Amino acid sequence: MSERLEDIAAAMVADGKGLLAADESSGTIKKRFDVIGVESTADSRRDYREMMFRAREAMTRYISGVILYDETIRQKAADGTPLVDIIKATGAIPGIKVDAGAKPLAGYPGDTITEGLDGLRERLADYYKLGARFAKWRAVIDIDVARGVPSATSIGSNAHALARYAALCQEAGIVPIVEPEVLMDGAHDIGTCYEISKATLTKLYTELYAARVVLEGTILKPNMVLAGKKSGNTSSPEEVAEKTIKLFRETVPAAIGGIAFLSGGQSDEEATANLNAINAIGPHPWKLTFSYGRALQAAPQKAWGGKAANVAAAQAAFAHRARMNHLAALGKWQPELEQAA
Ligand code: 5MM
Repeated sequence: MSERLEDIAAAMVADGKGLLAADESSGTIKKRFDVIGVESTADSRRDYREMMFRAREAMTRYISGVILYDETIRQKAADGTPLVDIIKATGAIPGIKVDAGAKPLAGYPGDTITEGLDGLRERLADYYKLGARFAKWRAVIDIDVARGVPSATSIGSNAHALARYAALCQEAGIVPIVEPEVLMDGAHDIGTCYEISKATLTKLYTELYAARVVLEGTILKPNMVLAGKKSGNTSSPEEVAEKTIKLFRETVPAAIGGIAFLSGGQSDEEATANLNAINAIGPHPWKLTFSYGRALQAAPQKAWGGKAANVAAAQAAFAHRARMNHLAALGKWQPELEQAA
């Protein structure tokens, strides 16, 4: 495969393919395993992820790359094969989460700043040797209008950190996924999500330009424009699509390598229906696909339940969600396909 940043980015958003976000940190994967009654150990985490990476049809046909966590990129399958080699054998590209998580922003209660820049140059060189050709850094922007969250300081600091991270990635020959996630957890309406997302993306691209990041060699991992969960309103796919594309047309340069959405707590089907609606109103200046964690993994996690006997059923559940999102990335999904399955 070509090692040029723009070619790697293009492969990450190849027609009908998207990313599997399997980069849950130890605390997050434990929460997911608690739900299905599985103890989180190095072996159970390995068995679970190996199950997905060995779902050959899903991986070869629908998955362009996998975002890994530090533990996973170094881990070997039960038969001793490095997990990275299993991923590469399917044609998917291994990637790595390199941020150290969102921490409280001093002086700004309710805001966070994502850490992890110290020593990043050295860590990127190590991850490159381990096979990573793209990386991910997630900034977390919460919305709580009554408390003045997010502050301009939080948006600015996170955008600056994303830009410094992206420049270091490109220096190391690694495509940066820039993920400025405006959370959907609040009580805000869809218009507020749009405004905060606009402020965030505007600042992000100002910082990326200033840091001399080559936009063709980047992937944006954004939230969709949605009403907050606690608002009690569910936005229709048509409204989500219309507002999300309007936002991107106003803020996201056409030059970037592509867009791969996070699911952010939407249900599996909602995330698929919204992605489909977005692509159905194209053509757009960018490829728009998925980089889902929960919306790809909730079903296989439930089907697996930590039992080797359930591996085939879990792989089938994963393949189904991957195929539904593959169709949505092409604007060809229909709700009946869910019922048929
Ligand atoms: C898979 O979840 C990722 C890791 O989260 P933590 O660092 O909190 O453990 C997360 O960054 C993920 O890649 C994105 O947020 C997208 O995941 P969702 O579940 O929102 O699609």
